Amino acid sequence: MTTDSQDPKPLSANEGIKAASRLLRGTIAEDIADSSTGAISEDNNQLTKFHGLYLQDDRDQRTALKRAGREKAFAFMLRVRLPGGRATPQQWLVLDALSEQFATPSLRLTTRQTFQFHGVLKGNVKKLVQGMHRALLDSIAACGDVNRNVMAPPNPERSPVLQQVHDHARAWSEFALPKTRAYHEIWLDETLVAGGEPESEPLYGATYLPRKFKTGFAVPPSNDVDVFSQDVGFIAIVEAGRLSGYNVTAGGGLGMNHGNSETFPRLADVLGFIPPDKVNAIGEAMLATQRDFGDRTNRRHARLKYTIEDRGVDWFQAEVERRSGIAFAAPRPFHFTTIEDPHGWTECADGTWFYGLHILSGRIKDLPGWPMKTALREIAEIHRGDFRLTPSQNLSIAGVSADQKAAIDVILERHGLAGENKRSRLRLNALSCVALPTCGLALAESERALPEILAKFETVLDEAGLRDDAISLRVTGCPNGCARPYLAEIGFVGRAPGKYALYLGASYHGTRLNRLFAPSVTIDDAVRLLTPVIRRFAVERNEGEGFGDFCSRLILPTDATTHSVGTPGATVPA
Ligand code: SRM
Ligand code: SF4
Repeated sequence: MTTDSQDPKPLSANEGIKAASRLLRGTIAEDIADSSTGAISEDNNQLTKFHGLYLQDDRDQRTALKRAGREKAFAFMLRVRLPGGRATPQQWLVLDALSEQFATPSLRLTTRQTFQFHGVLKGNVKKLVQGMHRALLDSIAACGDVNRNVMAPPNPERSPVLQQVHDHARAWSEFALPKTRAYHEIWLDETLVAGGEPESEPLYGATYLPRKFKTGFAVPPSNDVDVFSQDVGFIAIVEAGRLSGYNVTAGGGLGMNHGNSETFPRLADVLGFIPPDKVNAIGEAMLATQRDFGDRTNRRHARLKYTIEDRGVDWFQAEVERRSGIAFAAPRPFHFTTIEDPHGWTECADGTWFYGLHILSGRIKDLPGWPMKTALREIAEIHRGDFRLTPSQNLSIAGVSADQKAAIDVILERHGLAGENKRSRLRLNALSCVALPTCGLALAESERALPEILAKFETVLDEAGLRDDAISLRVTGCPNGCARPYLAEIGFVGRAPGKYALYLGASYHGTRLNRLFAPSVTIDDAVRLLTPVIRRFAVERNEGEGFGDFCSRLILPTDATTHSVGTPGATVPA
């Protein structure tokens, strides 16, 4: 479990922090108990990420506090671990109440199907974690250099195959959890194991992975999890109505820096096919290969995509086969036709129903005329099924019996939310990351800019008669790519306050990255630039051609700067 012995460069600072941490304990407990500051030390801040916690500060308050000579408005973001995005109504009510008591009174659904709390003061973190624990929820490995929240299609009961895939995703999530008891000791007051000696970490070792590691399971024809953006992906192969296995993908990832061509978004390669009972064995071999060969000297070059890019996909595949003793078969045909969440009522194979509810940017709070939080609380109080969080920051109210549908409709109607799913297809498909004021890395607004961006483009689309056309638009406040903007037909990537790099030309189904169209534009510039393109698209597009395909064919110069080396032919046509 070493980095490449040929590499003379020093290990990154995080490697030292992890190694000295006694399996993620550090001095977090002491730091949390220190009430003289709202912050914790930088080293402990790196370690709390493995416990699902990020130290942040309210950036809206920074200047005023600095002027007043006061400490920044520190608070934590806490991310729940929720494989496949599933929560019971009881858990929903607990999370709702905890957000009112210990956080900003909002819940945020993320692009990886989980909840985030923001604004949790240091003195409240333990109470929040303990409240979650009582509802059988935790935030272990929600962040940090480990296998993150595992994504899977949110509505398993739509078919027995979806259920099986969901079970595999949950099993892989459990398998790849860190084994340290640090979380239980620090946040849940579990007493130390005998002698206080840290236990071992058989899968990860004492320094865990070089960087975050993400897994997603997709069931064609839906690519809702954006499987090619994941470090590791499993694409279900369904033959004669049965799950025959998975095509395995590796080396996806989106984060980059503006102007640094050594960092880039990359689509995953398809390695080959495996039977369904080999998911954990192959997953373990892929994770262990990255653990041992990933770059521990440079965190901007430490994701699996760079290991594969540097050493080659054939090398990676051979190493995974050697470690697992499993040979990949040739990939089987598959075909993606959508990324969109179903909206409204859908009947499932098991006779229950789910209601797909659009939630802009996944933000659940009460606003005048838009009391989403109250409505969902009322639904949770009567709901006998469960809630599913989708990869597009939306919600599915699932497992609803036919006789309960009307009661849910009545609640949404009473709060004026029945029309949420009737918005433009642009809005229903849109994603944005959190960005300001909580994200310390944001260069521009994202979630708070999305309503303006959508309203301006909706006017143009309405005029062009395209209100009901599915176009994917995604916004992030910086190039890290948290709302997967490089897979959007229209991608806004924050550069500076009010300025965005504009990307065009991804395929709607998440199988081709977009390309840089304009390096630094305002929202109004973007609307001006794209209005003629949208008008042309309305009249000149080919039968069935998506907006991204149209831009790729006609608008982007053939030599347009491509910032990626995504694998052409990453899909195997059916
Ligand atoms: Fe992310 C860092 C929010 C999905 C790539 N991401 C962050 C941090 C924690 C900022 C930080 O490091 O200080 C953001 C916290 C903002 C806040 O105030 O809440 C943040 N990322 C998010 C979420 C909440 C966006 C959202 O609005 O939903 C998503 C939470 C997912 C989850 O539940 O686990 C989120 N982040 C993603 C995705 C999309 C995905 O995974 O499907 C990506 C791109 C895919 C990828 O990883 O390549 C993503 N986030 C990053 C990166 C760049 C990583 C890289 O390899 O370059 C960072 C920065 C970093 O790690 O240094 C980052
Ligand atoms: Fe923050 Fe950048 Fe991620 Fe947006 S994309 S949440 S600004 S790190």
